[in-house]
Amino acid sequence: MFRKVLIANRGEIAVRVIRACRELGIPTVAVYSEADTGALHAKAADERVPIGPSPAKQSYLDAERIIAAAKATGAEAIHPGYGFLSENADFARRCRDEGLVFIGPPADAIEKMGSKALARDLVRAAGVPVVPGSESGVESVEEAKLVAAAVGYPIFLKASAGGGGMGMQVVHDEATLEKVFVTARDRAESLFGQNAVYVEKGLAAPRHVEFQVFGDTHKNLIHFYERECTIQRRHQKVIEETPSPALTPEMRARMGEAAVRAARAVDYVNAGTIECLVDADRNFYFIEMNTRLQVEHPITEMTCGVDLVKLQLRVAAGEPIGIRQEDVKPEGHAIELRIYAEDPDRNFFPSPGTITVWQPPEGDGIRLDAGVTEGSVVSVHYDPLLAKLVVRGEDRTDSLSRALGALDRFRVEGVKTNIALHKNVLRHPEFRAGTFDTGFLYNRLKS
Ligand code: MV4
Repeated sequence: MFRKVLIANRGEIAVRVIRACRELGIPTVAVYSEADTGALHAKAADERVPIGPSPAKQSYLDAERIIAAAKATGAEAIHPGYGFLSENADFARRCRDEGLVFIGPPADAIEKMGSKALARDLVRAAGVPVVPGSESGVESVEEAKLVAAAVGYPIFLKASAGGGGMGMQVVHDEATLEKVFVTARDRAESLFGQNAVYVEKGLAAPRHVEFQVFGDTHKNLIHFYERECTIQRRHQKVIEETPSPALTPEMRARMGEAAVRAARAVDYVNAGTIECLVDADRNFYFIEMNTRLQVEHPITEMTCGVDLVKLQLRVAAGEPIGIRQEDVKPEGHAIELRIYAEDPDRNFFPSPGTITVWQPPEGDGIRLDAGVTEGSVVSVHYDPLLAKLVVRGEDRTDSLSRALGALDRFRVEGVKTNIALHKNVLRHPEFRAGTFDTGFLYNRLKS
């Protein structure tokens, strides 16, 4: 196992990775920016290294500073968390070239799945259903029109270098395609430095269901079942749960097999997520793969009884997964409520400030993955995720009632939060029935 690990991240996920290292007896190094002087993650590690100014570009996204910090402290491996450098193939390669282990997938797998148009081609060739649309990208408006005519409007134009809703635009008819095609390309260029776009048929009111996959360097590749992530705002997930109320056992089995095939198409190693859309007729389609540990990984841990971060560390050190597919038997139900510093009266815009009161709930089946505590400063520079309230119950009804109780006991002062929104969702009849779709937060819940 590694003699020392550097965590190239901040907030709750840095704290989470530090905990896994501690449980494995691995000393840790945190990195922190100027805004994070005194931050919880920096205190939690055995050592800490300042890596520059508050803007992420000059600190958490600065590969050279992070590699220098690893070398200076004698770390053998780097855990990138999520976001920042976690899906940067060049960074993964730089680590390897410097003799450091990148705790994540091979750079080639990151690169292939990072091109969303190429990823579609590769998984389709592996026998996985993808949303009807273009083969590879579309180079011209004429080509886009031909594809759109074949699959039918509405269509989505998506940036190949995008993902997670970034650089995606809906087009309702051929007349608007001309204009939107040009802006979609320009936007892709300015956001990602490359203008490649592809076409997908627009699915009506789909659900987002993703599968946790895991590979090792011994050619084992398994899945840890699904997470239902349909409750989103501005393409940011707000609530995730497992199992998904939308899947039948037969669909779940087919989707799990497809997820493993998709990951094998790029010889995937370590933790990854296969994202699918499920339409009203319960057809499922691959949309993209996230080549990292996800924010919502804890609900899978709660039901599958696995520590995914420890498994990441072990697999990165060359150990086999050591779990057979048939031995993965999820039990019960788990839900994650993302607690953001957001102001519900200002359209959920970030609410920075100092946390003056932090009294999270405790109890049976309750887990809190937090990046803050009393006295923490919530900066404008980073994602305003404060913590993840993760609740496990015997079944969905049990988890939802435990979660509502936990929310009632959660006291936060100094910053505004979305706790009240969570209560409204959890009490909503459509959410309780499990029949919600992507329009839920946008259309049905005015809070
Ligand atoms: C779509 C779609 C409909 N058709 N793709 C992809 C990333 C996610 N954040 C939004 N995405 C969507 N892709 C096709 N071909 C609708 C969405 C979508 C969505 C998907 C899942 C959960 C919430 C959503 C909210 C808006 C749009």
